[in-house]
Amino acid sequence: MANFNEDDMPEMTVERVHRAPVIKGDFKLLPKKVKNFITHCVHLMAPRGIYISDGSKKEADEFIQKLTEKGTLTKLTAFKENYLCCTDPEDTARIESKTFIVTSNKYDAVPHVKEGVKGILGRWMSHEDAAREMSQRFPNCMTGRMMYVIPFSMGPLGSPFSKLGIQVTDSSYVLLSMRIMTRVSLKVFDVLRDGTFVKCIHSLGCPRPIQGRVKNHWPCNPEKVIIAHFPEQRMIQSFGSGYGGNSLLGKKCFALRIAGTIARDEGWLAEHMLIMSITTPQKEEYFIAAAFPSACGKTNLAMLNPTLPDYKIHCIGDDIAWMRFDKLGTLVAINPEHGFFGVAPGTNSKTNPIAMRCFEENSIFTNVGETSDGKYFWEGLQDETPRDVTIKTWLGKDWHRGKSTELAAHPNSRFTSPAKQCPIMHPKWDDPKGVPISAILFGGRRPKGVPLVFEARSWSHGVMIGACVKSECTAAAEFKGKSIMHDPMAMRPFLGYNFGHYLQHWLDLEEPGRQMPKIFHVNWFRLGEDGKLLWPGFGENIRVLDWIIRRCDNDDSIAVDSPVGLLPRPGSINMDGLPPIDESELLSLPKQYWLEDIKENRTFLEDQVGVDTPPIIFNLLEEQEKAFRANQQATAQKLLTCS
Ligand code: OXD
Ligand code: MN
Repeated sequence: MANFNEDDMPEMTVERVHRAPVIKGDFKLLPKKVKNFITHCVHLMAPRGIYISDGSKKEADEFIQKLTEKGTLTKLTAFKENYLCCTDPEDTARIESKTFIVTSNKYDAVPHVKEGVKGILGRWMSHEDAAREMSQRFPNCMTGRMMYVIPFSMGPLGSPFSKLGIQVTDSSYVLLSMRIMTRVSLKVFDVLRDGTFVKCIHSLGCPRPIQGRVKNHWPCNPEKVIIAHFPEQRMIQSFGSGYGGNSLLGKKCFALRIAGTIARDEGWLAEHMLIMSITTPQKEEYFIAAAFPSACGKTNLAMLNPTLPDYKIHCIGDDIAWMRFDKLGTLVAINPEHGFFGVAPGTNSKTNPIAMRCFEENSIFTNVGETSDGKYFWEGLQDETPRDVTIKTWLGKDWHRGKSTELAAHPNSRFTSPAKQCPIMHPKWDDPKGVPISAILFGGRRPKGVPLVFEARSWSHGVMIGACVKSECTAAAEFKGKSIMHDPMAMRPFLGYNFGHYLQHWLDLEEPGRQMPKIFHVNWFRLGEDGKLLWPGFGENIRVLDWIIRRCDNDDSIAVDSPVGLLPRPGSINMDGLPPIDESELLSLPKQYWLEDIKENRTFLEDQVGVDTPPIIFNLLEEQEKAFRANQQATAQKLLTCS
């Protein structure tokens, strides 16, 4: 399966491929490579028919009606075209332990980890093992089901930045969600001609007649889940899960893992980053990209509601950025996606009023609770849900405010809504030319030790900072608890090739004549001695962005040197109108904490990336350590509270 070559397959010209009739679409008109791909999939998975999606509203309406009749979707009657979907409780998140990169050479996919250490930067599988695993899953896996063929573009159709994909799937929920998250259109076939496309093969792994019980009208096969990426073949094979990142293959699988390899080969970047613009009261506009691990508030930042007067924010994307240097040496970015697949819990009119407006219509809510007045409900919406409505949890149980101990919504429950519904979407969000990036931010949930913001001294220092990103783990994947995990460049779950090579690729992008964006690290989540957040976050983060853009204009009066990079000079972040903030604590660099942190980062890189780590990263860590040890008398030390 893994090595099939669609050019070798006989061209099919009939409206019936093998035993599967073409139910919708004109198979004859498809490019040869697509016909051969479909034919191969039909032979392998034996669906009862082939349905070529045109991405139209009419088509979506038909599926919504069918899924509503079946009980997979429930209309949220308080809205125009909003639907609730609850999955099998065993299929609620990305499964990193079952996500693999399949390459001929192991070290193309993953770094050389230290002997005895379990690698966490990607999982490799050989072609032989993959072929065996796939052969135990895919043959006849669509028996009795329709195979939907979804032609889609990541990025504006026809843009030189964009890449095309064809997903086959037996899930109509996936078809509906792909229509929101990507640009699904028959025009893809025209643009494609006989060019390349990423082959995306997805099956729920539940052929008919179904063995066993289907929970919540959500067929899936949790025991057999596998999500395999074949970067050399530009192919993805996903089996057993219908959920989000496991099944909407345009998102993490294509736009990050496969695109990562394409980007390396073609000299650009595919990153887990939001893209936004900030317009100052003087009407200057700055575009930034920011990488935070899953569920650390990328969507909230991308849709920030600024509390400083006369600042304007526009959103270009909330999860993925494709960036490349143009001929003039400017880093330009596009959002390859077409919708938001945002974490629902915690989203409300205070934390993200803009997101609340994105999903007023045409949206799908997955694994959230439901109110008796036809609305969605999740943790964080208590204050805006009338007390007299009754609430059902995502598992269909009654939920009582202040009494129920279980959660109303799954912690990884999501809203899926069209990007164009975002009221602050940038007029150029869909521009094939992309937007110019002035700054790149890294960040994570760091309850201790890490200042609100600091700036890298150089591009390579910024890469080192990105390589050391850590965060409290979240519900977006299968992890539990509150431990701090390494999530370098916020890409740990999304790496498509050896992380050491990935760091080298970043370093190699620095070339004479290019305007390298400044790199920053931010942390909204630092706690004080009393366990309370030191920084109010959300709309107040504009104050940090304001400092960042002033630094992009090279205002040296607002920065002081420190062992970690440049810190805000005390008083340089606009705190007007805020309740008292312990700025010195917020910006402090506890020496012992950092010495341990540097040691831990070094061990992490030695263990996990080993000889593949670009030596400069170790040198920069060493410099940082020396600076901490030596800086008892340094200026920064005098200016800042370093314990
Ligand atoms: C996501 C994630 O779904 O990062 O965006 O997990
Ligand atoms: Mn994400």
